[in-house]
Order: sequence, then structure tokens, then C-alpha cells
Amino acid sequence: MEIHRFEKLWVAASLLLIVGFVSTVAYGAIGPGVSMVDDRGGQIDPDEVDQHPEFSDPGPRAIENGQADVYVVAYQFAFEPGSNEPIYVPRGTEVTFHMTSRDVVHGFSVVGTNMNTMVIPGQIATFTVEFDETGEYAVVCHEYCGAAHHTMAGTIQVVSQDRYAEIVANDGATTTTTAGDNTTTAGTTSTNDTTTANGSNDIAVATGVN
Ligand SMILES: [Cu+2]
Repeated sequence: MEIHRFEKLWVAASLLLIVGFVSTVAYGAIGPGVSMVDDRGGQIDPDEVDQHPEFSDPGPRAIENGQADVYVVAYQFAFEPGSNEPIYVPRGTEVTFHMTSRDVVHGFSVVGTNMNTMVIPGQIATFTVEFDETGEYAVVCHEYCGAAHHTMAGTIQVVSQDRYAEIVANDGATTTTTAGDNTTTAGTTSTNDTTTANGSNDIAVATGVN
């Protein structure tokens, strides 16, 4: 059977395209570390976000062992914190963001950087970053989430570690869940004794299984 020259050419071209597409996906996964939101951050009942030991009081947590955690809840059409008040993060410290959604799928994209994640109801998305300088970043929702999606935005405020400690202390003064929860390591859930004390242990254990 004779195959026409052009036929061979097109087969070769399409094979080359496929190899090209697979290579870009492989590069994204291995190089810049692009990955799907998985179970590393744990799972959560989207209807019970308000009862979760951390997400019931979202916001920044104190720096421990050179590492800080920040909890953010997304909903139609805001980030909490983020939209009404900035998300404060410390400069020169590893910051792990823990994010979940109360309603539909949202996105969290930090403008001008490669930081972004999908925020999926039921799932806790995490990523760790370090900010070298103080300043402000804009955050936008980059997953269409409803009629006012285009208004869903916020800011990240990078402050000095001293200022950050002040902010966390002031925030903690009005809540009961902040103290003691900070020993949670990034991406895992509270298995420390202190979570038992605040009565939210069911949820902490449920997410810990994952
Ligand atoms: Cu949104």
C-alpha cells in the first residue's frame, strides 16, 4: 500500500503536536509544580465550615517554627478575610494558605505572581509561599462563580513579622479558637490535644482521616 507523501506529513505533524501537548503538561507538573487540589489539605463539610475549628474563625495564625498559617473562606462573592479586610501575611516567613469554599467552586489568583488555586467546596486547598518584601497584592477569583463573579476580589498585605504578631494578637483577643491551634502543621489537620478542648473535635478527627 502506498501512502501519499502529504498523508505521512500530516500524521507526523499530528504526532508531534500530541508529544508537544504531553510535554507541556509534564513540564507544568514537574517544573513549576502545578498540581490538582488533592486531599493533602483535608476535607470539610461545606455546610459546616462555620463549625470547623479553624475556618469558623478564618484569618492569620501566629508564626511558629518560622512558619505561619492563614485560613481563608471563599463564598459568593468574597474572600474572608481578603475582601472586607486584607489577608495579612508576614514577610520572610513560609506562609501556608488553607482555603475552602462555602458554596460553589471559586478561584484564588494572586495577580502578577504564579500563586493560584481552585477553591472547591468540601476540599481544603493548601499552598505554601514566602513573601520577600512588604507590600500589597491584588487577589481575584478566577473561576466563574455566579452573577457577581467579576466583583469577587481582595488584597494580601505583606507586613513585617512584628506587625504581623500584633495583628494576630489583636485578632486572637476576640476569639477563643486561635490559641493552641497553631501547632497544626501545614497541610495536615489538628490532632493536638487543644482541639479536643474546644469541642470541635469531631470535625478535626473527620478531616484528620484524610
Ligand atoms: Cu468566585
